[in-house]
Amino acid sequence: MQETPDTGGTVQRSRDPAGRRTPGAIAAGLCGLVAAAMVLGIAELFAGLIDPDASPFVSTGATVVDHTPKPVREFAIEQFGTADKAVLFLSMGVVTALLAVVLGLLERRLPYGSALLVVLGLIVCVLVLQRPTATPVFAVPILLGIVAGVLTLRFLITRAPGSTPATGESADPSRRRFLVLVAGAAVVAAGSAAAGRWVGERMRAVTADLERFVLPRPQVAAAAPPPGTDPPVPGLTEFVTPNDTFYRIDTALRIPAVTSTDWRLRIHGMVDREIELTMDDLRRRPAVEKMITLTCVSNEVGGDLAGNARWIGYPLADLLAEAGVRPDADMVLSTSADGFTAGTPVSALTDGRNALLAVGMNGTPLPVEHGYPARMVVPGLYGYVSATKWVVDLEVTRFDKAEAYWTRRGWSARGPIKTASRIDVPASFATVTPGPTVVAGVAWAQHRGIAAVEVQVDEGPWQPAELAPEYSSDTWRQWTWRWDAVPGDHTLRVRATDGEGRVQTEQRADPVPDGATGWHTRSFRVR
Ligand SMILES: Nc1nc2c(c(=O)[nH]1)N[C@H]1C(S)=C(S)[C@@H](COP(=O)(O)O)O[C@H]1N2
Ligand SMILES: [Mo]
Repeated sequence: MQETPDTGGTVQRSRDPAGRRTPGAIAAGLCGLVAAAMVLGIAELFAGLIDPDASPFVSTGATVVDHTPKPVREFAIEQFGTADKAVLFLSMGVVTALLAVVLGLLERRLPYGSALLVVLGLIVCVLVLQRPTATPVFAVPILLGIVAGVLTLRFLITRAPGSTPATGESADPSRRRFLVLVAGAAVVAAGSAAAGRWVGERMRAVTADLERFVLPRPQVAAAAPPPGTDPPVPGLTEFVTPNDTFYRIDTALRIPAVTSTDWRLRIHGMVDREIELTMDDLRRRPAVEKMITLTCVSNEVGGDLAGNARWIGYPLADLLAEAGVRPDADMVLSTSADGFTAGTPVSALTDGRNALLAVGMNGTPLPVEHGYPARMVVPGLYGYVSATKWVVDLEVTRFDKAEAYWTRRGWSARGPIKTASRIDVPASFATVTPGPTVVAGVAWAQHRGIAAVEVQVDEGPWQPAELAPEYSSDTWRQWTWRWDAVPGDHTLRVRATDGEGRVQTEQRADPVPDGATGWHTRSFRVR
């Protein structure tokens, strides 16, 4: 046997298959410990950014608890009381540390430690994905942790004292350098874990705050959708979009964490008196509830970046009037807690339409991804110029003085919504059975309303579709069209006419710079 007992710094060393000397046990164990710390640190960092429940340590702990036999669990609670979690995590820490040392020891001759780390990491990944709240992205923290851990292990083990062929370097400087590298890696691991925890805790605080958030009672609730809304056609877009399927568009890599108690809205700039409002200040003001359809400028013809919800909020016109908008101002530059900005015409906020500082969506507080605790909603304007989520600042200014986020990136400064219509049924490339069939979809031209929708089959005449009742000019409108489907391949076209009598243009335009245009078509087979 060529291996010799080793204390980490002695002269005699074992050799790997290539004949290179391998590091001592203490150094190798240290490499394993730091690599494991790196796995957890990086995983915590990304769990904090993605979802605290995606933490492999926390998930594994929860899995352990779930699979602990009841008597053992009761015994633990009896013995340790409220410290039971601390004891659990401490025991997990000890087991992890032992495994980590084993990884380091295994890594000395060949990357067996790295291989075991990958296997253990993937097992933890499976455990994480099996948690009840898990989504596929929950795999990201642990997978990135594994990568960071393997890199750390390989990096450190090849620099451990005695691991490299003798270069004439004396043992001591190389050991000192190794210890510096180990300490550096440990600091990175601990720093990542701390950062991840901090971010995660802030998001937890917001979630807890949201659960306690009491919606203001609007003076008048939004009217119920009139009878005839939601004609029973499978596949047709629902009139009111549920919060969890409402499209989401923003530039936030991480959702801004703003609690309703920390939240402030400052209104300043070209105003008579600057004001700052807290959520309690808002609560003393009358709230309203309005149904408003939101649309994204990036929506392609036939796309689904539009949704309709009941918003509870405070009329922006009232808040601006409190501050007193100077007559020469024409833009309100709204800023989000994460720095996003939108430039909205003062006229759209004060001309009597239901422009809201919204705090409620479909009867619940705003979901965090939709702007909790407060956002703007302005009928008739694309989201990028009006719908600032996590809004904290309104600067009254002028279009010739200020430029908003997307305007600086080549999009139009003003973004009124263009008339659009969409075919939902039949689905793309569907096969339809011959005979009576119902074609259906939605059309929108917020704040102008939809007056008519027409449908064309192949190159035939335009035929009027049946419209569901109009809720208001600020909401989309569902349409249906009965058709006796004849066998063959067909193309269906749809176009809408807005409340001002203008027919939707056939002219194709890209979303950049101010919204797509063109008629939505759909091809399908009747057979
Ligand atoms: N803070 C912030 N607010 C924002 C955005 C953003 O990137 N950041 N995007 C806007 C755009 S482009 C749209 S279309 C709407 C989308 O709102 P939703 O995600 O609630 O559907 O939010 C608007 N508000
Ligand atoms: Mo958008």
